Amino acid sequence: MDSSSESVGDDQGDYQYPWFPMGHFGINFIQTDGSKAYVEGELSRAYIKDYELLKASKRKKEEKQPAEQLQVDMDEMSLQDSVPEDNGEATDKLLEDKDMAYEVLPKWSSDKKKGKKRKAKGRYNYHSFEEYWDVSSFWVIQRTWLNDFGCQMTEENQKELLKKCDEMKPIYPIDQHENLLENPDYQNITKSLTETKEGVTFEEIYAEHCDLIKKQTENDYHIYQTKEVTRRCKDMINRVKRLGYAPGFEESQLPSFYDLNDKDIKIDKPLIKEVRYQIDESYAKKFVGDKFEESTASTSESSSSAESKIESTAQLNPKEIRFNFDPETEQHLIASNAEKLYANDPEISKYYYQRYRLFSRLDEGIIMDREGWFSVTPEAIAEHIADRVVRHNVSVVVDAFTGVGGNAIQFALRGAHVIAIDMDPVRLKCARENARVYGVADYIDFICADFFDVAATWAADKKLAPKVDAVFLSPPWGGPSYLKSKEFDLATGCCPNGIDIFDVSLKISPNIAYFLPRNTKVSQVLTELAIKAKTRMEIEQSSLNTKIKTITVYYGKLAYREKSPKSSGDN
Ligand code: MGP
Ligand code: SAH
Repeated sequence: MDSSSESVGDDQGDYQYPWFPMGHFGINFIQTDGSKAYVEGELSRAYIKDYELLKASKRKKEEKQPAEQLQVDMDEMSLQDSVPEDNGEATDKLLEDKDMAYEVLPKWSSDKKKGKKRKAKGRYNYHSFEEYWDVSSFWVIQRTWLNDFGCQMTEENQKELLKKCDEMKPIYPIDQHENLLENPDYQNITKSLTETKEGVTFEEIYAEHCDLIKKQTENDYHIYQTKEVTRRCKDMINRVKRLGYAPGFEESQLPSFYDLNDKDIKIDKPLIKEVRYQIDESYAKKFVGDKFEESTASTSESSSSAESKIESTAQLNPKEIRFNFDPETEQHLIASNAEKLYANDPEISKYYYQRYRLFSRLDEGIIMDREGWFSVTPEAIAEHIADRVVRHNVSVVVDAFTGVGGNAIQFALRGAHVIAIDMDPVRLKCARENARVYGVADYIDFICADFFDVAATWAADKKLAPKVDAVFLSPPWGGPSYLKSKEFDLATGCCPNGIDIFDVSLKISPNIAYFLPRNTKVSQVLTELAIKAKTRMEIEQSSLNTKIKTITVYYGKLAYREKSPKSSGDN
């Protein structure tokens, strides 16, 4: 049965993390031989959150909060409690009364610890006016009051109030409050009262002052928020553009091949390249160094090349390679001990301080080598991908580039049987040990070999080929420097060549999830890969907390299909 044409369950889109379709596309290809192909698909985004895991991973010094910050007792300061009763004195008299402007203020606690709080909200992190008002009301009311009526206070009280105001100034005032006393909207706002209203009391003036200042602040807060939201939207649009698509807006910015009106596009390249099982020399050199050249100079058999690679990659004598983890001699792999090991290696220590987001059970015996640290899929993203893949009758998943097991473990935790391939024996050993930590080692077959060789073996002898429902691809992207180039090219950036990987995978299953950098040339995915797959597809951005971290391209039945009676079959 052609698994790609199976019907899609109604639970699509009903994922653990919020997920949204962001745009639909259809592309007609005219191939060089004149034949036509049509590919349709979806652009989508998953909103994945792991704040807690990230917070738990931070450096100790960052964990320490400043000495317990005590709340200002707002009740103590509340105006109702503190505004003295109206005594009905005349304005003239009132303005002569030294210190009435001070006496009328709510009394704050003399306890030094109390009332000392300047809430440190992030600059753009106020979620509502009430939240901002909570942080800023004392300062903005009293500071403006002092400005307007300070002359009605004793020097000593002016100083005390000024000091208190400085203490209470919010760390992140809105723009309009940056220079509060230079903003005319906050000056002398009740002055007219004293001039026009007979018999007005300081209590009345103060109450009016509070009221007007609050209204002015509320108004300014909304202006500020609107500006901020606009800024953030622009920022988001720019990011989406950088990634190569901008669903829903500014279609002129879309790459020319992306055509919402289904116009035909021509691609000149030959469509199906010969599938290569051999890895070319440049790849081999990059991956295993010069040693490989000698050992493969006359090698044409893929299996022997794989052996040489494994040997050289691990830089070990084959006899020294043990697939069992030995905590005595391999302490350098223990992830919870990695702080010291990578203390002078900022590229990796960055990941140590995000460690629980990589594996929430990191302290329970997770092991990783250096490459494992920067290439493992963060747990929440792996969880989401597994949630997407392991459904719709997917029970056997090939993880072609297993690494230290971030994805394989999540597929198994979802109930899939996983065939976990990696050509690096140390990393595969890590994957197996890590799967034990998560209690799923028995649901995973570990194969230490070159994926190209495994695929070739399966293709050559169908009896050896397992029934595979889906293939997951997370190849090396050439190290953390993949972000240095503006656009990530699948052919030259992935190692081995990302187009070849896809070719080979299609021989195993049309249902593929391809985990790629966020700066991947989307044009390549929508042309070169799409025409090879000839199934519907979906490009999903994984937003982790607030940042687009990676993308996953789903093909075949893994891709979202709009629930429409019109929607065509896959092939
Ligand atoms: P990253 O380099 O940590 O980017 O990669 P980040 O955190 O956005 O960097 P920053 O400096 O902009 O903050 C993000 C994620 O991509 C990693 O956590 C890995 O899951 C994945 N990843 C990174 N690399 C280099 C690889 C790789 O070579 N192969 C695979 N499969 N995944 C990788
Ligand atoms: N998803 C993984 C990370 C994969 S990193 C995780 O979450 O841990 C990419 C892995 O591909 C590396 O471990 C590397 O050893 C492996 N690899 C590179 N070329 C390969 C090949 N030709 N066949 C199999 N594995 C390969």
